[in-house]
Amino acid sequence: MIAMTQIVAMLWAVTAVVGAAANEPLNRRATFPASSSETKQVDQQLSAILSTITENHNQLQATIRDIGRMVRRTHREITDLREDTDLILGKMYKPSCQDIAEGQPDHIAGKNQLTTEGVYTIRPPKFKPKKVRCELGRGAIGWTVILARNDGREPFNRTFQDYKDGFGDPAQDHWIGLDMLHKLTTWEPHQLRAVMEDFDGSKTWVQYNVFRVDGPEEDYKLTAEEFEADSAAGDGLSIHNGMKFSTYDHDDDTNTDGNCAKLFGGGGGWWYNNCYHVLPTGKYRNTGGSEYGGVAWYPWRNVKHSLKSLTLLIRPRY
Ligand SMILES: [Ca+2]
Repeated sequence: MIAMTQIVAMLWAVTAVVGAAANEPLNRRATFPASSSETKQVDQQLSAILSTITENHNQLQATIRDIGRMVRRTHREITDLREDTDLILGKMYKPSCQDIAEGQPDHIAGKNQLTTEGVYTIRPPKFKPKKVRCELGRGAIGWTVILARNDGREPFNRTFQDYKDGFGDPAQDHWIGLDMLHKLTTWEPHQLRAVMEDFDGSKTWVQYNVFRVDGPEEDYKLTAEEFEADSAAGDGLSIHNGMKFSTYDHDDDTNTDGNCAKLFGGGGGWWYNNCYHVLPTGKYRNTGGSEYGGVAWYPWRNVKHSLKSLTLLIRPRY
């Protein structure tokens, strides 16, 4: 704000100086020289005007430089202010859906069977705030939805960068992003649950009590262990345990002949092995079908059978 006031003051000064220089020659031109002494006088006056103009020009250039410097400084100040605001707002955000669940009133946090679902902004430590979908349930349990598939509107055949950053609307089909997953699951030990539905209306779920995603230096390697014995469906994720994350433009799978995302995956990024048993990021199909590359969870359904919906959720492990 101070810089802006200074800029306005300088512009006024420049206008005044230029205005003075412009008025002077007009007044002098009113008389015509009659003698050599008068010519000499006019010469002197002209050279005085020229010198004034040159001086004004130099002043103007100096002022433009000053304004440029102030604009750059103001830009820096705004950037700093924005970072400070993010920092202050960040302190207001809870670091996870679990923390949001614990802060909920009793009718949500423990005395009701119902689970409420909503989009909240969370901010894990040393990470930027991000909108995520939380499922807040009985007993102050807060799950963070990391992937949702319900229809084909959001394309999942995306680049490695997209999978790093996350994509889609958290209220609709989306992927939370590998960087966020890494932050959440390395800050606190997490577990993973997959909830799915087939086109015939049957539903099931499976759970892994250890779920971690390593950082970019490890190509976001997956750890999915301790399959929950009470799970309603079978373990299909274990062949993906220890795999790095691959996309159609980033081949880190164990298939030496090609890229799984291109060969069978329908373009979706995943922790491909050679190639997959489960594929939550597969191509969305409106019927079960019998083609590779769909939204699959083997052994609940055939690996070529595409599911109607699939949600992956995580929460801190206790
Ligand atoms: Ca390969």
